[in-house]
This record gives sequence, structure tokens and C-alpha cells, in this order.
Amino acid sequence: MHQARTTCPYCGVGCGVLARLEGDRLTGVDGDSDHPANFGRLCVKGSALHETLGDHGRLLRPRVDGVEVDWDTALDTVAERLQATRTAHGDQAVAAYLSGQLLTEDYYVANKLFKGFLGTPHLDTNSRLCMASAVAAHKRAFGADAVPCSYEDLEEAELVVLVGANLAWNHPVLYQRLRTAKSRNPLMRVVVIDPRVTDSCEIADLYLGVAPGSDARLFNGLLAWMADQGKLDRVYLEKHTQGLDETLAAARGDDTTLEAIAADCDVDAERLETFFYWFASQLHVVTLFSQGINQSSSGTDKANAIINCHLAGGKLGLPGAGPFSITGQPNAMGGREVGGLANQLAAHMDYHTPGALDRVTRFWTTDGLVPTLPEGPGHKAVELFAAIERGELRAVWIMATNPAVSLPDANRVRRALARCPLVIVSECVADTDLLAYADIVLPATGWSEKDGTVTNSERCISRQRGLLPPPGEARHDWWIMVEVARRLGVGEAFAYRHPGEIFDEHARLSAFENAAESARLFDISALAGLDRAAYDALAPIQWPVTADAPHGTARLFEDGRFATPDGRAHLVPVRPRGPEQSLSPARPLRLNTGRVRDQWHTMTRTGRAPRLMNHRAEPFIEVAPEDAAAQGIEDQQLARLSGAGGDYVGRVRLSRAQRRGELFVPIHWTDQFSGTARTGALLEAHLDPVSGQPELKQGAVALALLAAGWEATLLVADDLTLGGEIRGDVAYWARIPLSHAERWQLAGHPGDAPDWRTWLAAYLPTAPTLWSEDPDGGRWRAAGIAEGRLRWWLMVGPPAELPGLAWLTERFAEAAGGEGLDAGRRRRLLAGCDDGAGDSGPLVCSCHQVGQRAIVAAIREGDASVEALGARLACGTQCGSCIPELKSLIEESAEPRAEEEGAHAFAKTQPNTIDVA
Ligand SMILES: Nc1nc2c(c(=O)[nH]1)N[C@H]1C(S)=C(S)[C@@H](COP(=O)(O)OP(=O)(O)OC[C@H]3O[C@@H](n4cnc5c(=O)[nH]c(N)nc54)[C@H](O)[C@@H]3O)O[C@H]1N2
Ligand SMILES: Nc1nc2c(c(=O)[nH]1)N[C@H]1C(S)=C(S)[C@@H](COP(=O)(O)OP(=O)(O)OC[C@H]3O[C@@H](n4cnc5c(=O)[nH]c(N)nc54)[C@H](O)[C@@H]3O)O[C@H]1N2
Ligand code: SF4
Ligand SMILES: [Mo]
Repeated sequence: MHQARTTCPYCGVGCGVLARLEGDRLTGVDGDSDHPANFGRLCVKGSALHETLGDHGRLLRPRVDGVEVDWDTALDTVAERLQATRTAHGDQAVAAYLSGQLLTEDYYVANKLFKGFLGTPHLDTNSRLCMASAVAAHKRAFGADAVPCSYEDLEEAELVVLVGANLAWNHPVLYQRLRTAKSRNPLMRVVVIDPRVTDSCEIADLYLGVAPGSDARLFNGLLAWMADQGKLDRVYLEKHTQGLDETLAAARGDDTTLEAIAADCDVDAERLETFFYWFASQLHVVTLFSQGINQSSSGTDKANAIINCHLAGGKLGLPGAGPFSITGQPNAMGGREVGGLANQLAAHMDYHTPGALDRVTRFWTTDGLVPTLPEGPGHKAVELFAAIERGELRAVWIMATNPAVSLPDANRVRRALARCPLVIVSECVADTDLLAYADIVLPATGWSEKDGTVTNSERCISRQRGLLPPPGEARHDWWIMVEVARRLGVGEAFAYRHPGEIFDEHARLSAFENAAESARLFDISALAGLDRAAYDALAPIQWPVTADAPHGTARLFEDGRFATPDGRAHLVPVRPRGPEQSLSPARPLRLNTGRVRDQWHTMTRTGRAPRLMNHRAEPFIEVAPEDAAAQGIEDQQLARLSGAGGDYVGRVRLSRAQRRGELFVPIHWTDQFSGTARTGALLEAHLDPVSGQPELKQGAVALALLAAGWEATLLVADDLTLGGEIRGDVAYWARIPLSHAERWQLAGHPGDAPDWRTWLAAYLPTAPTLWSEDPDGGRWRAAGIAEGRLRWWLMVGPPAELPGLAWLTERFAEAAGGEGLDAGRRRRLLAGCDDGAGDSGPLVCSCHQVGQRAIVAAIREGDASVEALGARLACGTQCGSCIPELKSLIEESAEPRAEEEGAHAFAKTQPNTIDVA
């Protein structure tokens, strides 16, 4: 066994991972204690990485028009069809749609190939759905897309404001760092601004449950308040900024009394004043923002409204201070660095940057082969698919993202893809919703197989290392593109043999003609010329990395000089605007969409690890009890959401954490995991006019009970395939992998009362061996045993009656006892639990597999603190992500158990506010 260093492929925290390797297998992971992002910590997703690997479910061979082919055929076909499209319809009929989950080297090659040598500007990425508003705001304010802060700034701040960021779930290791820092510095304050009470509120001193989309009004109000209270940093403003007067005038365009701002944001005026006072009176403030700000039709303005307040108070370029846009994907930043957005050219140069087109053309010219760069920007993500729908774009190559799920108005995107004459998809996994639309499917290597670099939220470049052999015939994304380039006759410009050579070229371009007078901030010149060994050994380092800063740069703008032509930061006037998706009697509820703790996006990887599936096992709808009651819906019932472009079906979770009139749904479920549970289908495509980022957080939907004839849970051994078309036959299904079985949660159409023996015979290869029924209550239990093994298990009845399933799933792994089962064994199998084993209930701690019932029992026996629970059950002692949930269980168990779970005690009494500690 040996260990190797690499980087986690999930969130933008970018944690260092120590992988344990035994031969050709990766058997476990630990946090890398030397990595500056995590110092040894990992969250639950990171620590389950090894459970998501293996050939099972992977794409192993290229396919053309549904037929498996060898690589030569696949690559020849890609090249021929792309060339044919260009010949018939012009270079600009070709597009690429990429992802912040590609490595920088893949990304660099894609950008150079499409913009440089295929001559099309239409290359955009899923970062458009993610970071585009922050990028645009940075450029407007600082003159460059640069995140000023470091993670250390969060720890050194006296006030940390989390706006539209559920750090506890989505950047868990950073959250743990903040939590630890707060426990060491009792004067540190944390404010959470989010329409929902999230787990991040666990460490909040003040919570502002703002009306969705009201953030610009809030921060404009703060700016005006700072001015009125004499809290502006006049010296900083004078020396280092411009635009204060216009910006302040815009902020004063609305009534700036506290009462008026509080009313518009729907928060308590006193609490608002407390926040304003804290912000204005502290120098060391970090405002960390994410998708609650970016994913808006006015996201760029919202981000600038935040940055304005920092500039106005001089709270920037200092330890523990600055606006901090936290990135989502592992390499969202790397993509921005290579120019992987339709409005960028390359290496932090835009089309309109003076001299940039000529500079990049000269840099990319190889052996007399001159690139044919497009003259101006291309279509941004949503527009790109609209152009496909219109038939203007006739070929698209999609890599490492799933637009059939993650774009707004996703059903329309599907129709566009179905009409597109050429869809090429590079993907690791065999079953994604997108692959149904692909003409050419290219199997790509994934994490632990591929080599390259990623840049995290604090500009830190880290190596991901290829540790395992590729499965089947999977190939590296950069290699696939290089081979296509060769076939298109431009191979000289892509003569890379190893990602290290691509990185070297990328580093050289960052330095190329990067002179002082027109300096580009993105400069990693000191990383050019690394040999293979040095590249392989590259330690994490924050850009810029130059001769002056050979060890990297922790913080930007410390000297008050910005990347604008006049060196000054710009305050940007902002006029607040509401959401574009309007509520109406037909769609009266505000739809909020986002992430859950244990899943990653479309679940192609996290959906393979059973322990990550237990925290939220089904698609759900979080709703305030009053809104559910208005529709006659009770907790745990199934409900349907209807949006402009489609529907969503999920299980209702009543929650006091949710404001009235608003719903929260997770983004993770696809057609692979449930029948109708894609949030993208519910949302209309409305874009921020500056960044092109879609409004993904403020949809408009109707909620109604899903009438069901029956509900059932079916467990089937994981080597058993269900017969028939069960997905089409039921009103609702959701599929979940367990350790040795698959769980199907099912609901029948209204009025549908099947004869269960016939029903079972239609889908299952073996007849029931065990059977029990309660004819009055419509409850049934049955199980099938074949060749001495448990093959399936059925419970007809509401899932609330389910046992915890841990004991039962273990039974699928062992000999069940066959024909001669004694009565006790039969009863236990049907019950789904062992009398003595105690059923631990729904999972709370994924790391140590500790369930809710076990935790509540321990609390009732006196272990009513996180520490005591950890000592007894080990829950919360590894990654710490479940600590907020443990705390709320402790709070809830102290009072009569409320019927709704998950909301914190304070939220129950005051949904909009919590007491100042
Ligand atoms: N577990 C997990 N972690 C992840 C990911 C994942 O899939 N799973 N994905 C990664 C990626 S790519 C990204 S981009 C990040 C995203 O990280 P976050 O931005 O933290 O994630 P979200 O859950 O999308 O949204 C954050 C919060 O915005 C709030 N919000 C909604 N509307 C508003 C509003 O109008 N104003 C304010 N102030 N808040 C609002 C939501 O209620 C939600 O709590 O997470 C990364 N980390
Ligand atoms: N309603 C709503 N929609 C959203 C959001 C939201 O908050 N609400 N958030 C948006 C945001 S911030 C994001 S980032 C997107 C994410 O949405 P997507 O990017 O569509 O989701 P992923 O599941 O991450 O897709 C990545 C795909 O690439 C594959 N893959 C992984 N590694 C590699 C690789 O190395 N090479 C190749 N070729 N393939 C690979 C994976 O198997 C997976 O299928 O969703 C966006 N959509
Ligand atoms: S916080 Fe978790 S998901 Fe994010 S990089 Fe670290 S281990 Fe990976
Ligand atoms: Mo993202």
C-alpha cells in the first residue's frame, strides 16, 4: 500500500486528498494535512470518494450513432462531421459547451482549439450558471476577474457575512474552518443573509431572512446608511476609487430610512440596523457570497452592491477583509483563467482588450500555422442553446456537464438538442440524461485517472494526479481534442505529449507581453518551464506567481492599486430590480433551488455511494406548514410542482426554516433517479443582462398534492433487473442505491389498486416466498428468496412506516436461510429489522452511519450535547457536517418533538430572525 497526494474533484474549497493505493485500487482517502485549503480535513463527500470509483456504470468505449466503435473511427468521425459542418455552414455554426469540472489543461486545449483553430467564438461553460455574475462584477469593480481574498481572511475577520451561501453544506471544510476560528475568537460575529434558515445559521449571531432577490436593496441601503452615519472611509475612497457620488445617488434613489429598507427586504428593522452597525463599525469584514447572489437576473448588480460597501469602507486588501465570491466547482477558476467563457479570449484577455487578438494570434502561431480567431464574443450558455434551437448552431461538443438537466427551461434545451444535427458528448458515466441526445459519445477518464491542475476559490493552483489506469478505453479529455486537432490538419499547434506541456504553454501565455502598463493580473510566469518532475511535484500555490512573488500571492490589492486603466477601483451605481419570473394566480409560489449536503449536482458520482444517498433519499419539496396546509398537504406526502416549462414531483418536508410563500427544492435529481424531479424543467430562462447568468433561484410555481393510489418501497438485490416498464407504470418512482440492493420508492396512480401477486410477477423474476398482509389497512409485506438468498423485499404502505433499512440491506449480502426459515427469521425479514439490533433510523451522520433514532435515544438518555453524542455514537466526529443537524435534534428533543424536522428551534419561533447572542 502507498499514499499519493491529489485534490478533491468536488467543490471549490479544493481540499488536498491523500489517496491510499493498493495495486490498481484506490482503497481509501484522508485529508492532506499539508494542503493549505483543508489542513487534513475532508467533508463527507470527499471522504466517500473511493466509494464512487470502479468500472461499474462507466462509459468504456466510444460510440457513433449508437454503435460502439474503436477510437480511430470515433475521432475520424468527429473530425469529418465537424469539418463538414464548417464547410456547409461556416466556422461559426460550431459550438462547445464546457465545464468547471474540466482540468485547466483540458480547458486550455478546448479554448485554443475552438476559438483559435476552428474559428468559432461560441464556446461557453456551465460556469455561466455559476460564477458569471461574480466575474462580471469583479471586472466592473477591479478591472479584472480577481478574487481578492484568501481562506485565512475568513479566520482573521471580526465579522463574516454569508450572503446567499449555505457554507455548512456546500463548502463544508471552509465552514469548519470558520466555525473553529469563531470558537477561538469570541468577538467574531457571523451574519447569515438567506431567505431560508440553513444549517449555516448554526454559527450565526444574526440571521436576516430576506425576501428573495432583495439583496441589492439591502446593500444599497447599507451604503446609504454608512454615508449618513459618517462611516465612509473618505481617505481610501479618495485615493483608490472612483464613482462614489453616482453610486450613492443611485442608492438614495429609494427611501433610505431603515423602516423602508426593512420593509422592502421583509426583515425586522432593528435587526437590520444591528447588521448595518456591525458592518459599518468593523474594518475586518469578509462578505462571502455565492449562488443566492449570482444566480439572479440582476446578479452582477447585486455583487457590485456588496463590493461597493467594501470599497466605501476601505474593507479590502487587508487581512480579514474583502468581498469573497466563493466558487462552486473544483476548477471554475481555472476555466476563467484560460479564457473559457464566450465573452473572453484567453488568459484574462477579452476580445476588446487592446492588442489582445493580435497578441493571442501571434502566441498561438506554430510552424507557420496561423490561428483564425473570431473577432468578437460568442453566445453565452442559455443563448447558445437557443441558437441551437434556431438552427444557427449545427454542431456542439459538450464536455463534463449536463445541460439537459442543469440549464433553466431544461425541457426546451432537450428539444433543441434533439434537433441539433451533431451532438458530441465527452463523459465518464454510462447513464446520464444527456447521452440520449448524443450522436457521438466519447468515454473520458475521470478523477483519480487524469492528470492536471485545478484552481480553487482562493486562487490556489493544485495538482490532481492520475493514480489509476483508465477503465476500458476511456481517454483523457485533452488527448481526445489533440487527436481531433491532428485530424483537422492543425496538429502542429497541439503537439502536447503530457498535460505538463499544456500547463507550461498556459503559464507562458499568462506572461506573454504582460507588461507593466497593460498588466494582466493573471500571471503565473514563474510556473513556466517546469519540467515533468517539477510539474508532477507542484505544491499548491496561489496566483499571481511571478519573479516578484515566486511563492504566490495570498491577497490582492493590498497597495490599493487595481487592474483598471486608472488603477482605481470603481464603485458601480446599482438600481435594485426584482425577479423576472413573476408570480401569478396560476403560479403563486416562489421557487428556490439549491444543494443538499451529501450530493454533487446530477449525482453521477455521489449517487453511486450508498452512504451519501441516505441523508436525503428522495427528491423533496421544502415548504412552510401553512402553505402545505392551504393545499391540504401533510408532511411526507407526495406533491407536484408546476412551472412554465415542466413539472417536478417530490416528497413534502414541512419546514419552519422556509418563509411562507416560498419553496425549496434540490437540484440533484435526474431522470436516472426519479420520474419527474428535475428543477431545471420548472424554471424560465431569464438572464442577467451583464453576465448572461440565468435566474435559477427565483422561479414561480404552483403546488398541489399528488394523488396516489398506493405507496410502496421495493428493495431488489443489486444484480437483479426489474422486468417490465415499472417507471412508466407508476405515478412516482425514485431509485436509490443501497449497499447490496437498490431501493425503489413507488406510488401508484389514483384508483389503481393492483392485485399484488400479479403486480409482483410483472416486475420480479421470483415469486414471493414470504408474505403478510393487513387487508383492512392496505398494508402488505412480501419478500422473495431464491437459492438461499434474499432477492427482493416489498412494503406496501407509507414510507414513514419503513424501518431504517440498514439491517435489511445487510441481509441481501448473506445467505438468507432458504426454505427452512424458522418463524422468527421470517417475521424479522418481513419486519425488516432484527429484534435486538435496534433500528437507527434515517441517517444523520454519513461518515459514521449514525441514524436519527439512535441519536434521539441517546439524547433522551442524557447525552444532550454534540460532544457527548460524539463520545457515545461517534457522530459528528469526522467531517463535522452533521453538527448543525445534531444540534437541532438536541434542541427538538428538549421540547416535545415537533412534527417537522430539520428546522432549528429558533426558526420555529421566529422564522425571520434569531436572537443576537
Ligand atoms: N454538497 C454540495 N456542495 C456543493 C455543490 C453540490 O452540488 N453539492 N455544488 C458546488 C457548486 S458548483 C456551487 S456553485 C456551490 C453553490 O453553493 P451555494 O451558493 O451555497 O449553494 P445553493 O444551495 O445553490 O444556494 C445558496 C443559498 O442561496 C439562498 N438564496 C436563494 N435565493 C436567495 C436570495 O435571493 N438572496 C439570498 N441572500 N440568498 C438566496 C438559498 O436559500 C441557498 O441557501 O456549491 C458547491 N458545493
Ligand atoms: N435550478 C438550478 N439549476 C442549476 C443550479 C442551481 O442552483 N439551481 N446550479 C448551477 C450550477 S452553479 C452548476 S455548477 C451546474 C452544475 O450542473 P452540471 O455541470 O450539469 O452537473 P454535473 O453533474 O456536475 O455534470 C458534470 C458531468 O461531467 C461528468 N464528468 C465528471 N468529470 C469529468 C471529466 O473529467 N471529463 C468529462 N468529460 N466528464 C466528466 C460527470 O459524470 C457529469 O455527468 O448546475 C447549474 N444549474
Ligand atoms: S469541502 Fe468536501 S467536497 Fe469540497 S473540496 Fe473539500 S472534501 Fe471536497
Ligand atoms: Mo456551480
